[in-house]
Amino acid sequence: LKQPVKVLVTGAAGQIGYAIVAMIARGLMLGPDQPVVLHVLDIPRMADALNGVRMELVDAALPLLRGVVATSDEAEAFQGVNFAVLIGGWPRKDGMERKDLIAKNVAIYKSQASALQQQAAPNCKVLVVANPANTNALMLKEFAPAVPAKNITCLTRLDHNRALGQIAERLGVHVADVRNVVVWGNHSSTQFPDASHATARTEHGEKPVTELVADEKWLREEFVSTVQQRGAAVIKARKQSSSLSAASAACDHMRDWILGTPKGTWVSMGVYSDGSYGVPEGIFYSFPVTCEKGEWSIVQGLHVDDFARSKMDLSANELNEERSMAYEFVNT
Ligand code: NAX
Repeated sequence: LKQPVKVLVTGAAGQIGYAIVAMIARGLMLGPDQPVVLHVLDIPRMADALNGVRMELVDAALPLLRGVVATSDEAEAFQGVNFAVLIGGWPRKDGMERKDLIAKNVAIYKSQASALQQQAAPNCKVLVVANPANTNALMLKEFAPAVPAKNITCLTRLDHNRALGQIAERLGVHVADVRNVVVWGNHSSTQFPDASHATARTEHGEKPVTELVADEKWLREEFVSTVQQRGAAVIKARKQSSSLSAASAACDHMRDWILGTPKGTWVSMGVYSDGSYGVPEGIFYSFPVTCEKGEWSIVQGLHVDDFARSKMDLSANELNEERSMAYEFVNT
C-alpha cells in the first residue's frame, strides 16, 4: 500500500457528496492500493448532517480510509489536501436566473480559491463539479493565481458517459465497447456531444459509430438533445438531480487524470482553453483529452465540420457571457 493522500470533498452533506465519499474510500477514484484521509466540508448550517456522514464512514469500516476530517471551516478543509473535489455550491432553485446562480457561486469560489492557494498541498489537483462548473473553475483559477491552471478542471465526464450510454443503447452493444465520443464546451444545455469520431467494437471489429448508426439525423438531433437534456430528464423522473451517476463520473475523471487514460482512448474534461480548435482562450471548455503521468493534454487534429463548428462556437459564446457576468459580480 502507498502512503495515504488527503482528498477534500466539499458539499459533502449534499446528494452527490453522500454518494461519492464511499466510492473514494473504496478506491474507485485513486485505485485499490491508495489509502485516503477524507476531508469533508459543508456550510455551518449542515454541520449535523455532515457529522452524520462522518459517522457513517466510520460505520462502514473501510480498509482504505485512514481518517475523516469533517468541518465547516474552509481553511481547515483545504489544509494539506492533494486532491480536491468541489461539489459544494448554491443550488439552482425554481425560477432562479442563471445570473443569480452565477452571482452566488462566484462569491463561494472566490473564497475557496484563497483557501486552495494558501492551504492545499503543492500540486493539488482540483475537480469542480458545482454549477456553473466551467465558470466556477475559472473563478478558482483567477483567484488562486499561484495554482497552475493545468491543475484546475471541471466535470463534463458525466455528459461524456451519458453520450457513451446513448450510443451503446442504440447499437445494442456494451458501453465499454464504445469509445471516443467528445463533449465540447460548457456543462450546460449548449454542450455539444459529438459522436463523429467515436467507434464501437462489434463482432465485425471496431467500426465508426457514424457507420454503425447510419442515421445522420439521429446523430445530429436526437442524440445531441437527449444528452443535453438528460439531467433534466433525471430530475423529472427522480424528483432529484443526478447524483450516483455524477459521483461515478467524478471518480472516472480523477482516476483517468491521475492514473492515465487507456491507450487509444480519450475522455472529455473541462480545462482552461489554450486556443485549440479555435476555442477562445480565457474560458474553461470541455475538450477531448488523454492523460499520462498525472497530466492531461488536448487531443489534436480531429476534423471539425461546419455543423460541429457552429455548435462549438455557440457553447464558447455562452461561456464568454458567463465570464462577463462573473466578473461583474466579482467587481461589485
Ligand atoms: P446538494 O444541494 O444536494 O448539495 C450541495 C451541498 O453543497 C449542500 O450540502 C450545501 O450545503 C453545500 N454547500 C453550499 N455552499 C457551500 C460552501 N460554500 N462550501 C461548502 N459546501 C457548500 O446538490 P448536489 O445534487 O449534490 O449537487 C451539487 C452540485 O453539483 C450542484 O451545483 C449541481 O448543479 C452540480 N452538478 C454538476 C454536474 C456536472 O456534471 N458538472 C452534474 C450533477 C450536478 O447537477
